[in-house]
Amino acid sequence: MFGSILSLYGIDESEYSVKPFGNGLINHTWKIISAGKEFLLQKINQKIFKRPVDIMENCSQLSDYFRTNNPDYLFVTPLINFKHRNYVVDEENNYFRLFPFVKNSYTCNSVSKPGQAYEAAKQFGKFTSLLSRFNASKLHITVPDFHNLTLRLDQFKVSIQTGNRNRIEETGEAIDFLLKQDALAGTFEKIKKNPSFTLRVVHHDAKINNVLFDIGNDVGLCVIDLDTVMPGYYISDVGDMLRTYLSPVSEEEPDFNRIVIREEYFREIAKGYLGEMQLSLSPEEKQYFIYAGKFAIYMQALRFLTDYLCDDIYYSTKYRNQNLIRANNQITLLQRYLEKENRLNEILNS
Ligand code: GN1
Ligand code: MG
Repeated sequence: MFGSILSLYGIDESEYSVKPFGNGLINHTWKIISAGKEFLLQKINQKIFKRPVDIMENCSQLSDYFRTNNPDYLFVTPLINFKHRNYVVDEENNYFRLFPFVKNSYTCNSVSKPGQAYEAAKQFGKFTSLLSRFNASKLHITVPDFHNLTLRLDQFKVSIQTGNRNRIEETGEAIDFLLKQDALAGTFEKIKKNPSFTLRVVHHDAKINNVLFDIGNDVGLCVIDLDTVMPGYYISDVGDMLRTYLSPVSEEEPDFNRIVIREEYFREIAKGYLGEMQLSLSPEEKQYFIYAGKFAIYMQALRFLTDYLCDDIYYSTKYRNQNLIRANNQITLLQRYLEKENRLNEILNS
């Protein structure tokens, strides 16, 4: 079904294999094999990314920058096709791009060794650090207000008023808990007004499956999935790492007893990220390292519950209560995180 798209990349339209790949919640991805060569084909979700060309222009800008300034950095960028573009639009106005599949690399969906947390954090830190001289404001904003916690809280409040009545009644406890944490959005507002905080090139989806690892030695190679690379604060990436690497189970886990904060993983995230970013961050910014985790977990809980109350219009779901499970999972994670805060501070200061 992708023959005409692939032919624009010189791939024989009658001889290729295709299978779904990965488990992102937003874009569709397929692995393509043809004549012994491997590729990833991705269809951009235009419900979320309203201006796909902006994404593709961001990719080209970053790719040009790395080619000139850090030619040894592995930047996985979409291939250019016969139309001299890094994307293809089909008859139904769907946008596709094709990536080379990086040989001897793998991705993982959970963090089961402290070393993986270290390597991933190092890669996200390295990405932002290498781009510290790139003018972040040149990037298109691919999803406006993506990590605007205040707006996420406001959208949540709207969903409590206008959402599915049954679902609102059924989730009273979760709603109350999230409303009580609104000071976290107040802190975000202070950050936005703080001149010591710099808008940098930030990935905005620092989950472990957005890092490529080397099959041979498990070393981190680079970050991928760059659609949400935009100007932002470092707390977005550190926060998402804390959110997704500290607990042994993911946001999909329905058994909340399994959600725990693993201290040694915290240490590795801090070591990996700050090892790259130490000199770039102001002393004031560094004070918000622990806050970053609360920021990201809270925002994700708000987003999942908002989507549940709005009848699951954003995140793809496989079963009825999935967004509710995800939201309650993140609420539990936030509680566990808050309980550990003092200990995490000790680790950070050591
Ligand atoms: C989405 O597509 P995926 O799974 O990498 C989402 C992130 C959320 C994440 C939660 C564009 O990322 O912000 O943190 O789900 N991306 C978008 O799993 O909304
Ligand atoms: Mg991904």
